[in-house]
Amino acid sequence: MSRAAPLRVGESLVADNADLWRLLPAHPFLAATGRGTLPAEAFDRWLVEDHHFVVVFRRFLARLLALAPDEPARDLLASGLAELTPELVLFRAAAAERGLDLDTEPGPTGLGYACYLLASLEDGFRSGLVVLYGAERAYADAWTAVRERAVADSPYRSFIENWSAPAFTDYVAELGTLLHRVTDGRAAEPERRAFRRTVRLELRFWDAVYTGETW
Ligand code: MP5
Repeated sequence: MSRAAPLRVGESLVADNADLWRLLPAHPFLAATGRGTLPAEAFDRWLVEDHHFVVVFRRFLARLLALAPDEPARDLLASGLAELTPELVLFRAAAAERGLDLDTEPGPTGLGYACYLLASLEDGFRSGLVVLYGAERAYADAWTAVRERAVADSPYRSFIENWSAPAFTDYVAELGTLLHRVTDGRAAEPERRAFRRTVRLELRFWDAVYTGETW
């Protein structure tokens, strides 16, 4: 009798967090983005907060790359790092067009999440990679769901495309392959907790920009 192959690590982490995972694409921010009904102020808040996030994310990824155990891992992380400059250019162009000041204080949730990215590196490469995979996989799955129901003339098209295009979803799949390899197919308990914490922070981040969290 044949037995089903064990789940790859990334899939088992997502399956363990199915309760949170299903909330991601259903989040009111993302649902309204797809319908094209998101209030401009909410999108503006996200733009400014996510710009802060990506600025820290780039430093996190550079430090993760420096911890990577081998050349294939470094090749993959360097490819992800290279994408962050055009992404920041996209954020800055959209902010300039919308008259937004990017040089502001991030909110407590965005700041907390960005700090956690950097703190996760204190536990080493595997821990940082789990957090990277959680953040990127959450973004890929959430924006892919938005794309599936997006109205053709959504004003947020370039952002929807950025995280739902094959170039990005293939990168996330490769991160999953790397995670499986470096963990020998099994995430340890602290790594499982780090993944769940990351998904929770993703959801809190959406809440914060949707409701306009302040200090
Ligand atoms: C990402 C992001 C994806 N931009 N913002 C949050 C809150 N989580 C994940 O990172 P990247 O670098 O834009 O692919």
